[in-house]
Amino acid sequence: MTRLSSLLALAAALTVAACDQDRAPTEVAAPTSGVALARKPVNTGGSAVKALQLMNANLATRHAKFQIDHVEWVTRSGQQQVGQIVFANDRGNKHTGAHFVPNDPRRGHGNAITYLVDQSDGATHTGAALTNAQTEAAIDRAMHTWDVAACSKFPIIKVTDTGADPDLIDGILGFGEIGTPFADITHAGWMPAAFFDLFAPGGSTFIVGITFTFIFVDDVTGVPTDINHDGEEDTAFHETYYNDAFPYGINTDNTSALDVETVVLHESGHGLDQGHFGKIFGTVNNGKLHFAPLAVMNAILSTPKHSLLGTDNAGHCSIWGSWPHR
Ligand SMILES: [Ca+2]
Ligand SMILES: [Ca+2]
Ligand SMILES: [Ca+2]
Ligand SMILES: [Zn+2]
Repeated sequence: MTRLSSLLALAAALTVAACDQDRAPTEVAAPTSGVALARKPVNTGGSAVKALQLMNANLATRHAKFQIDHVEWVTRSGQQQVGQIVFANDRGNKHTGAHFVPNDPRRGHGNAITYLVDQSDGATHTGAALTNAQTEAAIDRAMHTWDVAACSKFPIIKVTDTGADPDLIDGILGFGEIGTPFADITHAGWMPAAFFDLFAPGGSTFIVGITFTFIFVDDVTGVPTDINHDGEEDTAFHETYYNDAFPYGINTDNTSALDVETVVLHESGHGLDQGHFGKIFGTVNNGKLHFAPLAVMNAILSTPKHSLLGTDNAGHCSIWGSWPHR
């Protein structure tokens, strides 16, 4: 395709994606059996729905008190793909959203929100490699930005990585061990390309970061809970993974090398229960994508962003405004 025609194709795809955002996938049958084997990559056929259902079947077999509700990913600019949200279950298009519950005894962190950086997977390996110390510092800066945001009247506290395996999706999908989450938000590390190909055909070529939202379920019925009766499913925790197939840098312009802090700031928005925001469209005469409004939570990464923009703050306040104060 020429640049112009590919741009138009992208614009068309974006229109469809916007319309489809709340439409639950129906083409994949409900999970029937099977436990994904650890340490051997599962076969999802490049379907995020299949991946989510495989993982939830595994969790159910293990009598976990949580399931994956949905996954969100963000894409790199210029890859002709827009970030998506994919739900694990078709609930008749009635997705109510998910939010942490203050003082939820199942979380055990009171009204604080905690995060952990998995230091064992924090180094990058494509282009000029980054150390865990470099990426962890960028993660800490991004978390601080959310911590001091308007309406962040609750503490966002870092939990130290003790070395115990803090993440489980990698293990269920066969890329590591099935660990235990210790924080509300786990920055689970940089994963190889094959991990991202499990969620979309060629996913590793355009997915930069991916965040999974787990919700608590009744351990007998498996039905999602809403213990605080706010009409939203109760978030259990989030796991975020970053694509090691791309080159990263610190304070880059986000073109050849992706700026870690920009990517993390976006993914941490999902960690704080926020979704994607904004329309994305191409302009034919200059061949560039435009975002309206421009936001950290746009579904495609564009310019570097180390601070929140208007709709990011508004979305954050709509989610956290009624949370108990510090
Ligand atoms: Ca793990
Ligand atoms: Ca990890
Ligand atoms: Ca709730
Ligand atoms: Zn996203």
